[in-house]
This record gives sequence, structure tokens and C-alpha cells, in this order.
Amino acid sequence: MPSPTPAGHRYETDYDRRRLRQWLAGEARADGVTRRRLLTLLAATAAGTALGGTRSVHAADGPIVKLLPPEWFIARGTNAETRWEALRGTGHHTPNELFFVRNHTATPVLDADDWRLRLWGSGLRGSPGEDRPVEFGYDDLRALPAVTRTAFVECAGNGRSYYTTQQSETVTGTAWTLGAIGVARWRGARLSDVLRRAGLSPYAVDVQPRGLDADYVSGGESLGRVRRPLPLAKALDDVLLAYEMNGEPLPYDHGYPVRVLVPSWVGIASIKWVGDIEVSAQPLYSPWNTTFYRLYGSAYPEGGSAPLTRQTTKSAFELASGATFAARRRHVVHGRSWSGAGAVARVDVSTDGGANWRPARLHDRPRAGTWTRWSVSWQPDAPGATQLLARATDTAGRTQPDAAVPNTQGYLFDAVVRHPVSVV
Ligand SMILES: Nc1nc2c(c(=O)[nH]1)N[C@H]1C(S)=C(S)[C@@H](COP(=O)(O)O)O[C@H]1N2
Ligand SMILES: [Mo]
Repeated sequence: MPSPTPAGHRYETDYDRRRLRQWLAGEARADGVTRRRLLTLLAATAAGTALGGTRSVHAADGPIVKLLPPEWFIARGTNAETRWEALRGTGHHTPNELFFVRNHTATPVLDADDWRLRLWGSGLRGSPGEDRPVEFGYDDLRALPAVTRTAFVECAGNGRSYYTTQQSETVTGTAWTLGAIGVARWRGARLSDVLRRAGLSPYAVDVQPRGLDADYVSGGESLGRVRRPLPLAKALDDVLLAYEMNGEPLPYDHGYPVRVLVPSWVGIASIKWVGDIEVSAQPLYSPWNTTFYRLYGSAYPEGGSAPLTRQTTKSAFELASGATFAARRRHVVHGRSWSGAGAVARVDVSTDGGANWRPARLHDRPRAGTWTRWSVSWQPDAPGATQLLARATDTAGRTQPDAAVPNTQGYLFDAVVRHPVSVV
């Protein structure tokens, strides 16, 4: 198994990041250097440093900038899922190189020097229109008080494939296993500080950040740029405008130069490459809180559930599907559990397909908004196939059920996953 490259080595050095931006500036002056060409150069640089000469399998002009070695990622169209076996030994925070990517279209390579965040709408005092916005530059944002917070970003569809494989339900969307999650130490300005400086009106109810990536086209129809309203109460609570991820500038794929970070909520709330925020005195709607990211199905009202907010409870083993274990030897099996409703303070594990359970040893002080690492020791006696199961209980009292209530788009899977292994 490859060991992740140390943080900071992914894009070689600051020098190369600067140089890339200079090249991009050159492109803007139409000197013949195309974005595709720059990305090819970037990928070549990264391949030579991060992977010790191993050539990238990733096309540099594809939807994702970073390298996607198949030992670390499962390619899923414009997205890349982290392999859980690659997280073994990575510590509490997911290295940026290993962090899953969920792109509606493709990673835009932006320049912090000409990046602006525009705030506009009926929820600002004096109601500046879109033509008279309040603007913040990258340095303005970095000059505000900085907050550091450890939090997961997890796709609402993480675990979706288990609706089909464990429950025989038909659902639409990317067939993630459990690797559409990562935990990072995010650093940035408080959204509340930015909103107050922009002149928040007492009538504001919703804020809607919007990405600078391309329009999202679904079923032949353009839905515009990725955007999703956030109630003002959440926006003023613990939301960050993050410019650092695990002590480095945000990588391109994760929102450089600035992304929204909404702790404990479904990943779609954490808009990457944020370019503007509408602040509204009226409730806002977008496809991402109407058509998508609601629960539809027989267990839900005709118009669907309320828009999704907090993540559900899940557990995963740091093992490949079908991992092998030597019989009559003692093994230590590791995993992690998390919840959007509170900290995970108890995990029970079964190594015999669910017949017997025992509590796992916890390796983290349970904290809300992030996962708790755990382990159990296991000495299998007879060779053969079995299933490992882990069931988390969070401090809000939620325990993972045996089956998840299905919804047509396969969001918020929360049931105990049966992880196949073989004893040899
Ligand atoms: N602008 C923009 N923001 C976005 C997305 C996107 O495609 N465009 N994808 C969202 C979704 S669905 C998820 S799960 C997270 C994924 O964040 P990551 O790619 O940094 O892991 O970003 C969210 N923010
Ligand atoms: Mo997502």
C-alpha cells in the first residue's frame, strides 16, 4: 500500500504554485498558452515529485486536477472516491492528496489575485443590487480574524450503493461505497464576520453561495452554476469561508482560492470556488434544494422532505472489500464512525456477520463534526468467508439501523454496512 505523500509536497513548492499562476496570467494575455497545456505541465510536475516518477493515470485536462492513483481512488466520472484501505494509518485528518472529489462539472483553475467575493441582494442594508455589490478580495478575507476547525465534508450520497447491494432498492446517482468523505483542518474567515461587514439587514433570511465552476447541465437543461441556499441562522453559526485545508492553501480540486465550509451538513452546502453570495430577505430556491438534496419516495410526502441539512451516522472499516486475514492469528481491525448530529461515543463491532457484538476501543476523544477512530482485535479460527459489521451510536442517541429508509436518489444511507472479508 502506498503511503500518502507528506502535506505540502503535492504541488511541489510554493514556487511552482506561483509559477503556475504566472502562466495563467500569461494565458489571459493571449500569449498562446492554453489552460489545457498548463494543466498538462502541472500534472507532469506533480507526477515527478509526489509519486516518485510513477506516471499519472489521470488525464490532466479531465475534470480533476490532482493525481488519482488507482490504489487511492475509485474513478467515478467527474468524481473520485477515496479507498478506505488507503486511509489506514493516515491519522485523524485526511491528507489533501487522498481527499475525495465531487465535481458537478470540472475543477476550474482560479487565480487568488483576481478572485473577488461579491455579496449582493435584498438582505443587505441599503439593498445593493447585483450591479452594486459589496466586494472582498483574497487579502481582505485573510485580514479578518481566522478560525481553525476540524470538520468532515461528506457527500449526501455517500454509501448510496448499499441501498442496492444490501436492500435491493433502485436509486439514481453516483454509486459511492463509503469513500465520499474526508476530514480536514479548515482555516478561514467566519461567514458571519463577512456578512456583518457587508451590512446584513434585520430582514435577511437566506444566503446563497454560488461556485465559479461551469454551469451544470442535467438532462440537456442548464441549471446554471452550482448554488444552494443556507438559512441565515446556520450561516451565522459555524460556517467558514475557508482558504486553507490541513495547513496548505486549498488545493484546486477542493475550492481554491476559497470555499464555503458548513460543518456537519451534507457536502453540497460547502460550495467550492465561491464567487458570490446572494443575501436575501425572501426564501431562496435552487435546483440543489428542490429537485436534488431532498428525500423522495414512499416514506416521504409527495413534495419530498425538507431540504437536507445534517449528515447521518455511518461507520467504515479501513479495509478493502474482500480483505484477507490469516486464520488463528491475532489481528487488529481499524475503522472510523461519524455523525452529523453529534459526536460518536460508542461503536460496536461484529466479526461473525452480526451474530455477536463487542464494543470497539476508541482512539479519539469524541467530537461533533468529525469522526472517531476505533479498533477491535480479532483472532479468526476457521478459514472461510465472513462479514465485518460496525454500528455507531452518537451523542444525540442515534444508533445505526440494520436497514436505511430508502429514497429515490439514495441520499443519507445510515444502515450498518456488511463488509465482506475472507479468512485464509
Ligand atoms: N462549486 C461547487 N461546489 C461544490 C460542488 C460542485 O460541484 N461545485 N460539489 C458539492 C458536493 S455535492 C460535495 S459532496 C462537496 C465535495 O467537496 P470536495 O470535492 O472538496 O470533497 O462539494 C460541494 N461543493
Ligand atoms: Mo455531494
